[in-house]
Amino acid sequence: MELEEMIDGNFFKLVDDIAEKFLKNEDGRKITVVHHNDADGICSASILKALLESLNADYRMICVEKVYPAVIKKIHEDGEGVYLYTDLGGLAAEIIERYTGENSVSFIIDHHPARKVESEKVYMLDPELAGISGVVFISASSLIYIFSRRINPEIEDYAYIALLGAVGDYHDRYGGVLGFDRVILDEAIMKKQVKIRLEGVKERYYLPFFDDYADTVSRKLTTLGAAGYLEKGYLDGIEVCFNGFTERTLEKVRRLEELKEEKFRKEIDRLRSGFNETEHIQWFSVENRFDPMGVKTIGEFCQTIKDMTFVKQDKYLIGFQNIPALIPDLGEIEWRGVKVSGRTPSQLERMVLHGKMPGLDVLIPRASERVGGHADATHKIAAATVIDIGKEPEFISAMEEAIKDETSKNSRC
Ligand SMILES: [Mn+2]
Repeated sequence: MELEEMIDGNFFKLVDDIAEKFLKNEDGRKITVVHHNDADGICSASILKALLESLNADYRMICVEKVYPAVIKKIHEDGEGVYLYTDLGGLAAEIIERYTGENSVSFIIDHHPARKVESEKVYMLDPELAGISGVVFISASSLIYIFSRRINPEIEDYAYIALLGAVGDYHDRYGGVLGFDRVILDEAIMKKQVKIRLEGVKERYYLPFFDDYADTVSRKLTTLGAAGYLEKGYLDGIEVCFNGFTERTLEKVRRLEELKEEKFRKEIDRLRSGFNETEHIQWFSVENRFDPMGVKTIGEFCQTIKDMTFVKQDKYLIGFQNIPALIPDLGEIEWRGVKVSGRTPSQLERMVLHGKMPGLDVLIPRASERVGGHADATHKIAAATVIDIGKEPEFISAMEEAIKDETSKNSRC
């Protein structure tokens, strides 16, 4: 059965529309792909690379961890043409529109929650804007796959790459991938790129090409792209998507895993002597100690420690990591920022999920706004933002205030 027959035809009209606009704008102009550095972002970039090469396009790729004004400005400063943001950018559309020059056009093909802009210079394709959850039903890689296949049907050879991205974003968390991801899985199975194996009630996806499972492969891709960010490990990730692992790339994954373990161990030792604390928050900064790992690491670290014995169960956990001044594909950025990661220890998490304490999806954007920051991925129990360096204490006070506002609101009703 055709993909189109199985799921919402309206969404495909949007895809067609964007594909058509892209082709019209491409037309021999320079293309800049801006992608994220985790497995999903790497897989999206890989599929786009295959597409752009099949079109003989003149293109370059820029891998970024976060989009914030200084980075977007720098991306567009370096030239003009067609810009394609993927696996990021949904919430930054307004800023992207601001920096997209007169002779340029930007496409945002993302699956994160998004704010739409009406503009002749910015075109968006985001399932969230069409009422389809990008957290559950479609990864950026699946979206890019559907988009790319409309332009060149031969992209079907890379259905397995789309699946790797979906699994990398944990879209198999309910026992198997769902929605659009599922339809692409079925295609990959038909093309003999993937086999389903059941472990208990959970599906795992075996990829003969890698002689390994999708979850294992995508974890390694994320290690290359995230832990190896400052040494351009994402380029190895793209290479791996098409050619599999080599002794060199496997060795790199092992080295990066060890590096991360060692850095985490040292930081845990440091934190055993205590956090900075307010009434409801425990917080710390790793400053530059996680270099050369990217700033995704602070989120992973908070997740790792949130239920350890030295962490208070009833306080929000906030970690800061300085954003490296150097973007490998772009050079020096003029702005000094810090990444903020928030998590909730399990006991607090239950209170949040039961509505007895405010969620990070409310607190982090509010505190972030107060200090002029740029919240991106926010969920009730895990959230991130980017703020100016030096504003950490101010951010914490703003967040503490937001907690008090919210809890007094609760007790009143
Ligand atoms: Mn993603």
